[in-house]
Amino acid sequence: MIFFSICSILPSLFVFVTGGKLPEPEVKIEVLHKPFMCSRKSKYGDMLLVHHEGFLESNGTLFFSSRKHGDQNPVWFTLGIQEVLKGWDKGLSNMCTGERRKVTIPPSLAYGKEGKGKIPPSSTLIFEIELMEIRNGPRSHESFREMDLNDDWKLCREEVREYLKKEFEKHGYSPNDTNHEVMVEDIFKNEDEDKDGFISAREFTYQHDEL
Ligand SMILES: *[C@@H]1O[C@H](CO)[C@@H](O)[C@H](O)[C@H]1NC(C)=O
Ligand SMILES: *[C@@H]1O[C@H](CO)[C@@H](O)[C@H](O)[C@H]1NC(C)=O
Ligand SMILES: [Ca+2]
Ligand SMILES: [Ca+2]
Repeated sequence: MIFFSICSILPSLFVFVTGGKLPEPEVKIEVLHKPFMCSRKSKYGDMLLVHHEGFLESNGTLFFSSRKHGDQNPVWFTLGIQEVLKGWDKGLSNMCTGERRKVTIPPSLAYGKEGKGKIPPSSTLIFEIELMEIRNGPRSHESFREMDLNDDWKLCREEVREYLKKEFEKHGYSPNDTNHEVMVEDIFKNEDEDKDGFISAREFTYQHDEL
């Protein structure tokens, strides 16, 4: 049972890893509209439905609008798994349904030195984003069992990290991304309610919609 030892060794190693964290590029967030009622705020693992307009900061060109382009519908994405841009994960958390934000994303958290399609190399991007709806992410019993590598009905940090790695690799990201450590910490902060260092099956399954 190799995973028993992994789970018990990792916490000390983990402190060491996060201690040497590099400063990360920042996303600038401006709130354009905040609804009066806000019963729930977006967090990692949630699925968000958004309308968005993307502009080049350099000259203000609109390169994408979900209201004008494609099928003109808002789009779903899962927060915190780099499904869109790194800068979206940073810029769209803690957001209320109905809130509108202007999010300025440096190239390193967007399309980088290469650029992509209509996005020139090293572009800072500005998104105007309206959050239409928040839903619980896929939190099935099956995914808990899949993440729980040693079958002890609770998730340790290493198990969560292994899972993130797999998810990131599915989306074509390098398996050694340092953001995983930050994300694991964030996940434990939100999900490990009794702070015992594990996410129990109950903590995982029961999603508290905090005020
Ligand atoms: C803005 O910049 C982009 C990329 O450099 C360029 O393709 C576009 O023509 C520019 N638009 C204007 C209005 O200057
Ligand atoms: C992964 O590791 C390689 C080699 O150490 C490094 O060049 C690369 O930048 C790393 N990738 C990430 C996303 O940290
Ligand atoms: Ca476990
Ligand atoms: Ca716990």
